[in-house]
Amino acid sequence: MRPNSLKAKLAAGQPVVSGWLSIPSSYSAEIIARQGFDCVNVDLQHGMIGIESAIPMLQAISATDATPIARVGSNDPAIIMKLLDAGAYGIICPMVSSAGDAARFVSACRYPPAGERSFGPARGLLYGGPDYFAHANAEILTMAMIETVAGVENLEEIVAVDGLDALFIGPNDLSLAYGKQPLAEPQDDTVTAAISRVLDAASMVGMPVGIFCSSPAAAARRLAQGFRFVVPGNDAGLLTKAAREALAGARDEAAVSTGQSSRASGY
Ligand code: 3PY
Ligand code: MG
Repeated sequence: MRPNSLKAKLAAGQPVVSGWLSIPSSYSAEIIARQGFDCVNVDLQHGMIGIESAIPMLQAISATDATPIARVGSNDPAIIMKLLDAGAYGIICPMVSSAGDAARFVSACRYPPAGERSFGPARGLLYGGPDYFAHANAEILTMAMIETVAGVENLEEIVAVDGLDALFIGPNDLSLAYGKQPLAEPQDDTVTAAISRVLDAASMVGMPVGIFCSSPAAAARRLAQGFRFVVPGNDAGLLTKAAREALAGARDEAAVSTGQSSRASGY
């Protein structure tokens, strides 16, 4: 089976930068995946992406060196198994609040006897290779999202679940869970303490932790803080920023050439 380079990097303590797709397009998936990200996530939770769009997006990513992964909308074995069959090499599962939630998630990602994954790895075989079944349990990455108060309170039990490879913090939902405004870069003391607690509890058992970020600078800060999986913005955010800058740049240049710009007057 093709090795899961993302899982190997995380296990070796290396920093991973993930692309993040919310636009249901294999073309934009291919563009992002060609930029050198370690992995690219197809977001079926908050992205505008359903299973029919996700499959060609996974195909586009798997034509590059980036590891294809997917985030599901809920801890639902049926969709988790379908995305694995479609060639996802890792699954991010939202709202994992207990060891039971984590065990249910891991079980959907592992063939018996380790779990309850049903057999039929259609694209798994094409992307992974003919020996997919023999190695899938070891190669597929499981990432549980910690973004509830219960998830923080049950951390020690969650990180002890056999087969769980990594944690991923959703800072927006975690802020909401503590009664704050949803923010990707929370400043509130309770929320920042909860984030540190997740990092500490996982670090105690050598488990890598990822976190969603709002910008490249925020992602770099999170890496320096000890996070091992960061997301410097999603496709929609990057497109929005580039489009705004292009528009503002064009208007500014036009103003310069007609003498209407504040730049033209030196202010
Ligand atoms: C959150 O911030 O809650 C997320 O799930 C980020 O995707
Ligand atoms: Mg969330």
